[in-house]
Amino acid sequence: MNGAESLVRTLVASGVEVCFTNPGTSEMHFVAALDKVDGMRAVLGLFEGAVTGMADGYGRMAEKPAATLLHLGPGLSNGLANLHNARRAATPIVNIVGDHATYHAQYDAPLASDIQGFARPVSGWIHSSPSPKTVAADGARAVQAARAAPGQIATLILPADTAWLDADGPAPALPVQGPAPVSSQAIDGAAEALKSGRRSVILIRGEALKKRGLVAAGRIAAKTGVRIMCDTFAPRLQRGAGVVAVERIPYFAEQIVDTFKDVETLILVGAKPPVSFFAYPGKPSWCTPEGCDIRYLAHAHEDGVAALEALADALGAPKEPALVAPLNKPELPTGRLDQFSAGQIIAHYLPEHAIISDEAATSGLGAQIATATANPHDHLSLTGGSIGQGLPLATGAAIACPDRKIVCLHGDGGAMYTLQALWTQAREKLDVVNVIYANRSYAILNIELARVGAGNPGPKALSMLDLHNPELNWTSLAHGMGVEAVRVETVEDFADAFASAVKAKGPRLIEVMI
Ligand SMILES: Cc1ncc(C[n+]2csc(CCOP(=O)(O)OP(=O)(O)O)c2C)c(N)n1
Repeated sequence: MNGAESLVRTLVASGVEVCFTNPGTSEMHFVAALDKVDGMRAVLGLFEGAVTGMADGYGRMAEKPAATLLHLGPGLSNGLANLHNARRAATPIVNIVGDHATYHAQYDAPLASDIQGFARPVSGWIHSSPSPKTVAADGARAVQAARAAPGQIATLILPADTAWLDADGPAPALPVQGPAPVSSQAIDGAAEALKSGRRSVILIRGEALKKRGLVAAGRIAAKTGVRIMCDTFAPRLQRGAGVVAVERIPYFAEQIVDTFKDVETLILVGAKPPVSFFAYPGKPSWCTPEGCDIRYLAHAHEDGVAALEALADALGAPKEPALVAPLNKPELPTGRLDQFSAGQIIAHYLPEHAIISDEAATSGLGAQIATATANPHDHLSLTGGSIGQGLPLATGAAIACPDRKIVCLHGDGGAMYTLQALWTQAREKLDVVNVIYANRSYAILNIELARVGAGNPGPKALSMLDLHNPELNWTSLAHGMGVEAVRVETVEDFADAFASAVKAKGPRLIEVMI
């Protein structure tokens, strides 16, 4: 058995079942090993930004890591933006990067580069395997590192000779470090603060944004009236009918300041204090009022769910949570097709337990409002602000959850970054409805241009934010990658197209002209 096979066997033994790849010559032994080992699904992406985004979507939904397989420094670099988003989401990923054979490094061949230098900023763990005898053990350590709570990117660099030389065999799986228990002082402190009657918010991120944590938060709200909030861009949020509703922090700094203006106590569960996404001249970056008592109930690596349950019990909260969203699907709208009518149509037809991958940018509010009382679903968002995440995220989520409908809501500008994910959706026959909001604009940047006070924009500046010349044609782009697609310009046509896409199996794309 060679090193590559010992690594693949180790990954499978450690619970890694999917490898998202875009390989090259130095990864050929790993690719060949995929046929020798049962239990590893290999998924090809035609650009590394799509590959890493898929690994993120998979990890968020499967709650365990996929592996990537990337081609030396340049392949890794192409994938960095979505690894940045995955790092922000604390998604577990075993990020495997091929390298030249160890003895080849001295010749500085064209593809040689500082792989560790590229990988370091996004990796919580990084290691270059020095020998075929250690690569299996290194693989087991990489999985262990990726899964350590709350989840992180573990980069394993695989020199080509490490992969092709003889190995000793696979390594056994290593124990996973789950979330750390929260101290009783933290729970007592939060209970005291909430009992004081001060105006309070519990801000949640991570595992506690799923049903169990939300029930505990809703019980605390039932007892104390505390507001339950989440970040603007939470990695994964369960919401919809029957789920405790969470207020989402708005995007712009002054809106955040306004949201928190009366808040006297902020209790953090896996979250950080809210700050503005960018700095703007004359506007605050720090968004909580002076004197606000900020306390951590649970840090990101700690057990936020158990902490919320312990806090609810310490407060003597009732069993039944407050704030549970009712089922209230909007009627089908008439009139103009815009993000609000489109959102109502999406909410009307959204199947139970759908997964929404949301990179809708300025078109996102409509669906966000309308789906609050739609069928229960998971919502995944753009965690690191690096656009071009939504399509691959949806694709990876579809591989993690083959029995659930995936709905990807995307701005046309962001979608152009990683549209190769559509090809993977077609090849793997994934059940994704891709809704492209075709406003032919970098609309958010038109807003930002005014907000940063850059003066009166001239035609050159405005043309940098405009996507009309030439017109994108999303139905052609989708057809070119094997995905059925339709363009809609009216609410009736969108309702028909969305209803039929939801009913059908397999990938579809709807280009919504707004
Ligand atoms: C990797 C990366 N490059 C550039 C940007 C800057 N940027 C932010 S939003 C945006 C345009 C988004 O356009 P679109 O997806 O069409 O959404 P819209 O703003 O039109 O609603 C750009 C270029 C970014 N956030 N990330």
